[in-house]
Amino acid sequence: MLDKTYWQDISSKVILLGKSEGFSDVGLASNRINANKKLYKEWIKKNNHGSMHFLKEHEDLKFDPESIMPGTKSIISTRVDYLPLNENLIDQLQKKDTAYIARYALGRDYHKTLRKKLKKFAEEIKNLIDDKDIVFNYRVITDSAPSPEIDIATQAGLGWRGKNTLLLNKNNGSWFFLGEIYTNLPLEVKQNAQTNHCGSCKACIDICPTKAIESPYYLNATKCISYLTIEHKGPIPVPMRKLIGNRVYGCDDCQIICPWNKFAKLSSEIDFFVRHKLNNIDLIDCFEMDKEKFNKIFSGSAVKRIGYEKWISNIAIAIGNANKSPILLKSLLKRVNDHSELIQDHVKWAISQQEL
Ligand code: B12
Ligand code: SF4
Repeated sequence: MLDKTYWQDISSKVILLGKSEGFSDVGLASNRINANKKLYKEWIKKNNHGSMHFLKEHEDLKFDPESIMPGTKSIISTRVDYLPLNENLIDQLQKKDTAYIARYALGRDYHKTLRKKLKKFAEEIKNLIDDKDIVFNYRVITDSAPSPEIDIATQAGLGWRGKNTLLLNKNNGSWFFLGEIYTNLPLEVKQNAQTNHCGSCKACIDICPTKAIESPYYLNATKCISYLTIEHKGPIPVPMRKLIGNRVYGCDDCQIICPWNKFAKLSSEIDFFVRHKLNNIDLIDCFEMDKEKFNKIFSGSAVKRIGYEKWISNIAIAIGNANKSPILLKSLLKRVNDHSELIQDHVKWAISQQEL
C-alpha cells in the first residue's frame, strides 16, 4: 500500500503534466460529485431540458462515477481556452446581413480535439507511475458521457458557477471547454473551490435575448438560443424567431457581456482557429450553400452535427431578421417550395418579415 506522500507527489505531477500537454488549467476532484443532484432532478421534472432526452435518461448515471467507470477514485478536470480571435462581438451581432456562429464552433469540433488531447494526457500519466503493481484505469470524457462537468470543475478549483450557469474563472473568463479523466488513482483533492465573484452583477440575465436565464443559476434550456438553433428538432416557435436575430448556430451573449471575460485568453489551439472565415460570413452565402458545399465547409466542425436542413432553416430565420433586401427576398422565394417542410416553414416566415 503506497502512502499519502506518494499520491500527493503524483497529484502535483499530474497537474504539471496536464499544463505541459497544452491544457489551460488542470485540477483534481473526488468521486463525490452529487452535490447538485437534487437541483438537477427538479430541473428535469419541470421539463427545462425540452427534447434533450439524454439529460433525463442520464439523471442518475450522471452523478454516479461508478456507473461511468467502475472503481473511479478521483477525477482530473481540465479546461481548454477556445476563443480564436479578438473581435468586437457586439458589433458582429449587429451586422444583420452576416451570420453569427458561436465562437466555440468556428474551428474543428471540440469533442474530437479534447478527446484526443485527454487520451494523450492519460497515456502520459502512465509514465508517472513507477510502481509496477499499480494498474491505471481511466476514461476520458468531454460531453461524451453523462458527467456533471461544471460541478466537477468547480470542486477541482477551476472556477465558480456563474449566474449564466457556466463556469467562470477570475483570470480567464468563460470562453473554454471542459473535459475530464475519470481514474482509479486516489489522487489528492485539495479543498480549493474558488469563491463566487458574480456579486450583484446580473448582466447575463439582462442581456439574454430570450430571457432564458429565468433566475440566477437557473436556465430554461427550451428558451436558450443555443438549444433552439442546435438541439431543437422541428420548427422554432414563432415568438422566438425575432429574438434570435442573426444567431444561426449557438449563442454567446451571456458570455460576451460577462465582465470576467475581459480576462479571457485567446486560444493557442490550432484546431480552434477560424476556418473558411466563418466569423464573418454573409447570410446570402450561407443560404445559397448547397448540401455538398455545406458538408465540405463544415467537415470536422460541430456545425455539421445539426445537418443541412436545420442549417438552412436557421439561416432563413436570420434572413427574416436582416435588413430588407431584394437579393435576400429573391433567394428566399427560390426555396418557398423546398421539399423540406421545415425549410418551407422557416422560409415562409422569413418572406413575411422581408415583405413587411
Ligand atoms: C445540455 C448542455 C447545454 C444545454 C443546456 C445548458 C445548461 N446551462 O444547462 C444548451 C444546449 C442550452 C447548452 C448551451 C450552451 N453550452 Co452547453 N452543455 C450542456 C451539457 C452537455 C450538460 C449541462 C447540463 O447538464 N445541463 C442541465 C442543468 C440542470 O445542469 P446545470 O446547469 O449543470 O444545472 C445545475 C445548476 O443550475 C445548479 N444550480 C441550480 N440552482 C442553483 C443555485 C445556485 C446558487 C448554484 C450555485 C447552483 C445552482 O444545479 C444544477 C444541477 O447540477 C454540458 C456538458 C456537461 N456534461 O456538463 C455542456 C456545457 C455546459 N456547455 C458548454 C457551452 C460552451 C455552452 C454554450 C456557451 C454554447 C454556445 N455558445 O451556444 C451555451 C451556453 C448557454 C448557457 N448559458 O448555459 C460548456 C461550458 C463551459 C463553461 N465555461 O462552463 C459545457 C461544460 C461543455 C464542455 N464540455 O465544455 N448547453
Ligand atoms: S446562450 Fe444566449 S439565449 Fe442562451 S442563456 Fe446565454 S444569452 Fe440567453
